[in-house]
Amino acid sequence: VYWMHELRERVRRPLNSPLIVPVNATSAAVAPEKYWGSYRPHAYFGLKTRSPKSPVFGLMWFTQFLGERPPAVRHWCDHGDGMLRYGWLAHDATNFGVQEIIDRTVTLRTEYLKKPGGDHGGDWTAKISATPVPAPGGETMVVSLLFYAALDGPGSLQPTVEKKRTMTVVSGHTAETGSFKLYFPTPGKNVKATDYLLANATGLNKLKEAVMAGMRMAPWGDDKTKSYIGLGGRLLPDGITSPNLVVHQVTVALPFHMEVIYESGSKTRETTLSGSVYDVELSKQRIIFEKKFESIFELQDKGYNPEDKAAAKNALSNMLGGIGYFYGASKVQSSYNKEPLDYRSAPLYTAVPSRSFFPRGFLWDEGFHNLLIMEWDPEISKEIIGHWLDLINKEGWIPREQILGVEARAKVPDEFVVQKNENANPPTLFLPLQKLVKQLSKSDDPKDLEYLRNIYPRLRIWYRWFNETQAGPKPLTYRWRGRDSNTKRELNPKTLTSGLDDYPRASHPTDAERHVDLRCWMALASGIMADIGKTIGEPWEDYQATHDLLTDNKLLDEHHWSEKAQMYSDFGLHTDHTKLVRPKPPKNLAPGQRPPPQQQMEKERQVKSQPKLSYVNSFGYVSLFPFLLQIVDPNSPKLDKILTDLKDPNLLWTRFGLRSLARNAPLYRKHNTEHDPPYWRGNIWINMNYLAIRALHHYSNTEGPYKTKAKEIYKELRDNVVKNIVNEYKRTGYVWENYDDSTGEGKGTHPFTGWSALFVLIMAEKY
Ligand code: 6A9
Repeated sequence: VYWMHELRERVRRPLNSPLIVPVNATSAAVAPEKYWGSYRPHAYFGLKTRSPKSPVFGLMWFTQFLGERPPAVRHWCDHGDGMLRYGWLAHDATNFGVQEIIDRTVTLRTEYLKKPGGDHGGDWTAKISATPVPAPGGETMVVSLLFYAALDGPGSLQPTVEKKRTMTVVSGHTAETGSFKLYFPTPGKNVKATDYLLANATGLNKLKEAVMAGMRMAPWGDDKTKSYIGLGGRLLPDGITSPNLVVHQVTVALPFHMEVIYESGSKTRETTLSGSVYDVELSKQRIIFEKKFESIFELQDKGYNPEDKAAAKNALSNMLGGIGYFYGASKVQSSYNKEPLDYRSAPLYTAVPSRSFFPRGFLWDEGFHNLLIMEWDPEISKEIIGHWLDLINKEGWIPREQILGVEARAKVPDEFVVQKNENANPPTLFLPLQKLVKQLSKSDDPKDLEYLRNIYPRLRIWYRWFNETQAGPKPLTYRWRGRDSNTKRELNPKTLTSGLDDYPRASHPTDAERHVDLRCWMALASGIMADIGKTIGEPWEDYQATHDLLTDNKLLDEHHWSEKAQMYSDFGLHTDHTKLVRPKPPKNLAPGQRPPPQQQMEKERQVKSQPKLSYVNSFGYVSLFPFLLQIVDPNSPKLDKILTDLKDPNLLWTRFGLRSLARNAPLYRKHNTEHDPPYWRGNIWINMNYLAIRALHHYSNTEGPYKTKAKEIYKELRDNVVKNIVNEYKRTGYVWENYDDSTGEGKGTHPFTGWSALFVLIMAEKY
């Protein structure tokens, strides 16, 4: 009984090893300069601290008199809002951010600037400016801006309300921030009405609901012939005496701007961060930002024009401005548990792929994110990677998707919440670590050495977990777990764990499968484990030996080179002949039973020929892996073949980048189920294009017969990818999740300044 209990508990037991980011490391006392930030990337504009129960601050807005009931209140980033564009124009991840939001009826500029000091991270000021979007009829809109403060637990918010329902100050206190004051300075001349709300929200995920519930109609203007929507003042339920949500509402004609000033009780100051003091300080910070940007990426020298540079600057700013601080417990499950368990509550400081659609941490995305972040501020990357490695459990597993806290949870449908401990995700954190190790070979920074020493024990266990749980059928082969072998509706069972979701694999998942991408990831991981070991003087020989075996081209070819198709491939029980067809209604119906209507029966997979143990010959990103991760020998004729295939427009080449799956592959652009459109079956993805461009750069700088060929393709692919992303950014206002392989148009979620932002590194040729 005891060991059964232990087995069940294992999945949620944290690894017994010192944390890389100790409990207090992000506190105001230890890291005051990064205490406050835009760490709520899911909100259009939201500020909080890097602490577990931070109070949160943020903005909602809506346009009056549009006749919508209820009004369309903007709060969390949402495709449905139809914003023409939004994103950070400049953001340095530490001191300030400047964002522009172009809504249908109003353009907002939301900025914040910090001034550290005292014991609680110091002060900040937020500035919100609103200007009209030219309307067809020429009438200008009346807009309500709602700035709120909310608690996530114990604490207090005591507002001062003066005449005309104007909230002027909020005195607050929480254990983490100490006491503070939030000022709403006397609003300017375009203010038509002020209102406020003191409410009790049932959680940070219910702020908008609480605000909507607090709205009422009130007479408008001097003649009072129409009414507007204003907040109803003090609306606390019986038995609750103090609010955990306070909102300051101004209803204004445009243009308009306002400041919101946060002052920490523990700081002394001579001047308030306001007016010209604020403006001067912000422009200083912006100049520092510009200079740093130019000195790191040198886009001027690379010949890019100001518009291209702006696109790159905005993409970087959105990667940095998208960094969040989450706190909570994952739901985890092993095969020993019927029901998922709560993992330990833990923090995660991480970037996110997309503020609107997936504003939370994803393991393999994060490795790519940090290739860029590492260039901007290695300390931030080290902390992010540290947080991720601290999430490792006793078994050595890190859950792929991190849904921590009620705000993050609110964005995820139930079926995606539970994380299973059989499931991996590519160990891309090794990519930024590789950069760090390379830098160290030049600098020998003792801080970095110490960091590598701290993370090594956790890396070892993570590496071992992959090696033991994702092993393939033969030595030196690997297999992604988590594929569904009983699938009925999927044309090809998905491999979410690989990150390439519906990319075609063996049609019939079995234990005999071997996956070439995972093998290459493991080759990379072992190489970097060896490099780190050598750098810090820890045993590295075993990692090196594994690396040598996994990169041995002869062995690789034995396991993964398909002679017939002349490409690297997965191997498994496979047939190309599958199809989605609508099932025929059952023939032998019971008396009185009616056949179900045809369209209600979802299409099912039909297998037209017996699957065989064979190579899975679909050319695409997976076939490229030995090249992408630079394992193919520079002298190998196979490299020549890969380069030739890369350039073939009938396969992967487009004017916009490399498509994920060749045009001649059986599943090219095929739906996976009737309702699941193709995702990694043709679209152009930027993380893979980055790896391809990086590999081309490598092979064009390595002696070998195909050096010149690699160089030519390098130039062309780099140009194509950068041009298309920048053009699409100019055309649509967004960086996108992926790009259409026939038109180059941005597709999927937006803004997506996760790995798509890697185009900045491609422009800068930083690999
Ligand atoms: C869906 C719906 C509001 C899919 O970028 C994150 C991941 C990648 O890691 C992966 O490689 N994306 C890629 O194939 C997005 C995954 C989103 C899953 C959750 C929930 C939200 O509804």
